[in-house]
Amino acid sequence: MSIVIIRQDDKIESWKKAIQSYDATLEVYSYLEPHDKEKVEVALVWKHPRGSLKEYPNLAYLASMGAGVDFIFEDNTAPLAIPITRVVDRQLAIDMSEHVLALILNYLKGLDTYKVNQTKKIWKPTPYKRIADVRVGILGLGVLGTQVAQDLAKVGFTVQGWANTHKELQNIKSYAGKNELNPFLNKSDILVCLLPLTEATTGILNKQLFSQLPKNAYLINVARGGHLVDQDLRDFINNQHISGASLDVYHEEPLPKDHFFWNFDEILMTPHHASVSDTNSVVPQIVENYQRMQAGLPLLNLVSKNKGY
Ligand code: NDP
Ligand code: OXD
Repeated sequence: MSIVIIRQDDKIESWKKAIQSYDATLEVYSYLEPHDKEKVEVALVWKHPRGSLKEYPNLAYLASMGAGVDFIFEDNTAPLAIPITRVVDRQLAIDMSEHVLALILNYLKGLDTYKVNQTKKIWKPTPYKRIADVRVGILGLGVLGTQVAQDLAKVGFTVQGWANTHKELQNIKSYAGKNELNPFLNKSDILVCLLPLTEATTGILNKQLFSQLPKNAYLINVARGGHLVDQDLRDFINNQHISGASLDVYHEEPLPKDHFFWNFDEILMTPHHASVSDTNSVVPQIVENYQRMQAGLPLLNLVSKNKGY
């Protein structure tokens, strides 16, 4: 009985070490090293190579090493009949919240513009915005969206959120479903996308949606590149309906060098690093689920196949 880690970045060895030092009895392999594939019961995956899961005939469940699972559903060779779990982690939510707060304050106070001015030796005070005057809308009030919404409300923003279902959250106005999307957008000076990427949300950040935002609205996309129609964002920044955007995620990652985002002054880019699964906080839940599976207990943090998140 063993676990395989399948991901294409340079983090496999550190995850393997972290799991084994947490529980030395576990047999954990990188998919790149020799191992008996018939013995593998669990695959821990993050953007695995398409088709790689077909090599494991006895998987009991699949675990995403992140909060998102879109890359699993996009692989039509993945064994979707077995349970799929994902990361639900307080540290991941806090990291996301800190990242979004930093982006919003940077925008309100124009800090990155001053940095550009500094490189050109330009002394140019520009008007700043105040927290108390700004309404933030969060698309997606799940684990991450709720943390971000609550933290922003605590520091004084007017906050509202949109989800599939209504939420009861103190100081956060809740909107749900297609019928309530436009009234929500109409009041969002800053729009933060924290939706999962599914069939229903692909391309949701498009010109119809942008046209419902107040003039000069600001966009923050920290969910997935597939939510955004890149050209629509360019058009809405160029026609000055949207004042700018912070993007952490892209259709293709790393973003190709010839993409127009690189040279777009109004777009602040970060390299899909808003919040990253931390071995210290995530390994215990991976091991707990493995033990639950062995004991025949229900797994934690299961993904709904119907909903796709
Ligand atoms: P959750 O599954 O906990 O929350 C998803 C939220 O989106 C829920 O509130 C859900 O509504 C809502 N939602 C889903 N589909 C729709 C829809 N069609 N219409 C309206 N609302 C919808 O996800 P997390 O908060 O854990 O994570 C969100 C995403 O953040 C991840 O899927 C991932 O893509 C991204 N992410 C990005 C990271 C980064 O570093 N940039 C790091 C981690 C995650 P309801 O509550 O009613 O079900
Ligand atoms: C995630 C991510 O989904 O890092 O966890 O994007």
